Amino acid sequence: TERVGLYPGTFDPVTNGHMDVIGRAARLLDRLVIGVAINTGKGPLFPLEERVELVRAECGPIAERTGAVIEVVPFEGLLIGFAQQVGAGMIVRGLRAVSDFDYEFQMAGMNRRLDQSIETVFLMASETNQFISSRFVKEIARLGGDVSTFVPKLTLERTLARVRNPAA
Ligand code: COD
Repeated sequence: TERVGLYPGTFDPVTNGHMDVIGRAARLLDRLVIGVAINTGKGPLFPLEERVELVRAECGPIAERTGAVIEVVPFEGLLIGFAQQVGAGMIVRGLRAVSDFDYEFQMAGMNRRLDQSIETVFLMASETNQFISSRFVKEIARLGGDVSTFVPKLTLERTLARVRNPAA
């Protein structure tokens, strides 16, 4: 049977932390669906289409390296419903410092109550990528700091373009 996982997130924008988790998940799975949340609540810097495009572009080499099928799909509404829809047996989440734990723990618990058959699995990024967050990448870039070691290449270009001209 095919091992299918869903890695959901906002990816505003995708970072080397996300990429690290994706690489690890891809090695455990036959098919990894990356769900990009519409999530207007967070007031994203990048429109949904561009967040999807960037994750898709950056994942090409990982799919090639691991042999996993990686699909990048936008989603709206309930996460567990989307997991069921794509046939995912596991939800992949990343854990950073203790700060993530409370939120992630609650979310996993609630999702388990909604569907007992879908397991939430937590993966840690490497030490270099542990601390990276989309939020700080955006803040540092806006303030003129160097984010080149925090995001993959195409995403870096697009992030710099966006902070220079947010309306574009
Ligand atoms: N190292 C390790 N993990 C990392 C790193 C890093 N450097 N950076 C990010 N991550 C992990 C995050 O911890 C998270 O697990 C994942 O990568 C994605 O991160 P983000 O920030 O892009 O995405 P989130 O956390 O904003 O995504 C939240 C969802 C969109 C998944 C959530 O809001 C959701 O499920 N929404 C749908 C509505 C729903 O079902 N709600 C009920 C949930 S119980």
